Amino acid sequence: MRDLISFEGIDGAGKSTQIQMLAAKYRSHHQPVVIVREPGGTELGESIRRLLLESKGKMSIKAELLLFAASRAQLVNDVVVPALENFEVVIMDRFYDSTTAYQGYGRGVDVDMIDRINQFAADYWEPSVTFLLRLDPDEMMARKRSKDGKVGELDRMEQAGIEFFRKVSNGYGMIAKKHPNRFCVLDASEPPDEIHKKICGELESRKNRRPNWP
Ligand code: Z5A
Repeated sequence: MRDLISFEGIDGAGKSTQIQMLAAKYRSHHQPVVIVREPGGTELGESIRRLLLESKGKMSIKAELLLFAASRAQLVNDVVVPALENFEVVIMDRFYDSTTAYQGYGRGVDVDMIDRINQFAADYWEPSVTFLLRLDPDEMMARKRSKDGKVGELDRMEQAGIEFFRKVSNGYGMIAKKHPNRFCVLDASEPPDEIHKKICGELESRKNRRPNWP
């Protein structure tokens, strides 16, 4: 079986937690699974990730957007498409909806133009389902706080501030409304096991509905 599943949401929403649980479930049924993260997932992509998250120098919004797209183009070419062609399940920890949410709704870049860049970078592949884990940005900050109540060191994107994350979160809501068939919106404040059950139920109900992939 091949499938392309993406997880989206603001930082700390629980994407990695759910992805690990889902991958374990597939593997327990002997289904090969590939997990990839954006930005990253290839040698070039991981170098771009360091630039995007760790760079201390100035970065223009256009440069930021195109670096995310460049990482994605390499990942789709080197990992995603070969895995799908090999009938594996690919689970993506973020895909192009992140660019629409963060650089589009968050930073204010024209969303229609981002759509075109996204399609080009992703070679027109789209997930069969996108799980959006919705978390209140204030709750996100609470999850980031360490046990002593302080937020640890923030990367370049995380330094954008709570107002930015509110815009990103609202943006995700708008993207999900625009693509109601692809998106499954979940409450990220529920316990991880409950969320996992809902994800499995959703995948079961969609198993005969795959996009018309090449
Ligand atoms: N970005 C962008 O701007 N444009 C793009 O096109 C792309 C990305 C692709 C990548 O960050 C950054 O790049 C990100 C978006 C931007 N930036 N910001 N800001 P990343 O890859 O380093 O990290 P992330 O994806 O944003 O988040 P994360 O830290 O990996 O979080 P997560 O995977 O969603 O959550 P988690 O690690 O599973 O859980 C976080 C904590 O919450 C952890 O302690 C868990 O134990 C806990 N948790 C998990 N689930 C629950 C529930 N259900 N209840 C309570 N606590 C929970």
